[in-house]
Amino acid sequence: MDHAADAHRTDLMTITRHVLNEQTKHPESRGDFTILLSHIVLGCKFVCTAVNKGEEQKKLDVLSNEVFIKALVSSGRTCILVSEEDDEATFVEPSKRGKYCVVFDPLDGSSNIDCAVSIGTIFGIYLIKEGAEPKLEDVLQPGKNMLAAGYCMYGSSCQFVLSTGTGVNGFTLDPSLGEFILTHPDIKIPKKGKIYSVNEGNAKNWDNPTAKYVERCKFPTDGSPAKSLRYIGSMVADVHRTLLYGGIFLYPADKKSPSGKLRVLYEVFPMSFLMEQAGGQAFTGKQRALDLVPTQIHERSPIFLGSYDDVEEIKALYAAQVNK
Ligand code: FDP
Repeated sequence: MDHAADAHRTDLMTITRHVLNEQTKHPESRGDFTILLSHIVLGCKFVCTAVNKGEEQKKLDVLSNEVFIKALVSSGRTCILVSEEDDEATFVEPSKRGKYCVVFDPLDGSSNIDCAVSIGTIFGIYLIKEGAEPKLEDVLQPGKNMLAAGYCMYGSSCQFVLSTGTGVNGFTLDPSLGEFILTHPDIKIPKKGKIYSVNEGNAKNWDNPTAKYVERCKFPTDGSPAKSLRYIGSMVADVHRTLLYGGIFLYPADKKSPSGKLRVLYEVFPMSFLMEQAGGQAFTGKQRALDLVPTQIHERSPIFLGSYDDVEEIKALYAAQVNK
């Protein structure tokens, strides 16, 4: 019997244990983040069960949002919540307030629900200034100011991927335990990948750098093999694959949507945060994605994210266009 492997299998690193371990590195910490995260995890477990039951799209969208808002407010650790489902930000009443702002998309990729394709929840967390009254500007901050970000993917297994700013870790829900167990410690994205991921149906409206980049993926000029195309059309699933296998995910601007489609606060920022923490890059076509300063909570931005070298290539094409 392989005792070493067995010891590993029986030493279960749950997500709570992992975050508590991290917490010991910050002696001033009072466990507020651990409590907040356990409420987010609870929301994800609920949504996972509902998705597995095959509830219809409209019901699931609304249900997921309600579950997350209630879980976050009842944690007593939040002050401002921004959800993809709500036009306005929610300001938590003073008696239930804490110091964290949570921006989230409760059920991203929801047009895929009815055909049982993987979908997910995406979230990012900001901290407000000690003792300050919460205001909308607290969430209109660049993504680099996020304290943590992550997503939960409801797929063939339920995966929770988290970064608290010291690398990226992946956990898999063990349904018999009802716990997320660390299965993908310290995820690093390959420096260069073999896959590109984009909705090519929009190609006729792309700008030059995007069109040129995708052309090069298919017809490389440097002797490297052509890349494979994989596009699920569900951001969490496309980004999850990119994180694990490497490559690039693009949702560029086009003539019809000059700001692209994806939302800055709860799609672009959390995924860019994770990519950078895993050793990759995220670029908007103009700048590092995490440097962007949003002016509205539902703002959109073009995004190119993934393996370091692949994003470097698209950056060079945009730089060449500017210098023309
Ligand atoms: P959906 O419309 O199904 O909710 O922003 C939402 C999103 O999905 C992302 O999850 C996904 O990456 C993107 O839109 C897909 O957009 P296209 O259908 O335009 O490719």
